[in-house]
Amino acid sequence: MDEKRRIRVSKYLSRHLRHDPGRIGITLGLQGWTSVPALLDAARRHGFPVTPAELAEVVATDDKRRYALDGTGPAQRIRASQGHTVAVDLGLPPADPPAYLFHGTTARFLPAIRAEGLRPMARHHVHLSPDRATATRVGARRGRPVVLTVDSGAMHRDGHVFRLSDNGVWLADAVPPAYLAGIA
Ligand code: HQG
Repeated sequence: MDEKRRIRVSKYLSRHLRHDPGRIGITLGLQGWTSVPALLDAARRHGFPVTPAELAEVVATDDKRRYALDGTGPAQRIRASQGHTVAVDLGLPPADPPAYLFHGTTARFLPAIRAEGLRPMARHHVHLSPDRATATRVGARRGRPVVLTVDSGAMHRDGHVFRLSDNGVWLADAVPPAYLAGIA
């Protein structure tokens, strides 16, 4: 499969597994899982046929491991590991974060972030990266990247809950401005 096709299939999966399953008539079940045969059938009926081999390749080679498969054959299921805007409880247990986490954003959001901290915006959680390099890439999607340091150790001690997605993204409900450095 060439890179262009791989990206098209990945974006199609992201759209329907994170944001708009109803568009192709699928539903996300418990913790966001949905049937692979039902998904492929729905995609075909909506004019975007994907073979089982293509799906497996996209999941296995995705640069951010965005999707997870569970089981085999007709009972196989798939979900997006994070990034949903539709209501879904991923069932991730609380986890102890490292002392510092990082958030990549861009300068035009800084006044609002300074005033109200990080908010999930359209998603369910604020997404935090374990290293600066990853946060820089996240921020660069929107312009010149600015990386904020989150005092996740202090937040955790103060009772804020952190979760770790299957693909290594740290999730928090919000980050109050007091725990942010780098926005002076
Ligand atoms: C900003 C991608 C104003 C926030 C990435 C961000 C990530 C505020 C934007 C994942 C704000 C939300 C998530 C506030 C936060 N006022 N702006 N109070 N608080 N923001 O896309 O973290 O390719 O929902 O800084 O790699 O950029 O989709 O979040 O710029 O892992 O798999 O509001 O999405 O992964 O944008 O990205 P997003 P994000 P995928």
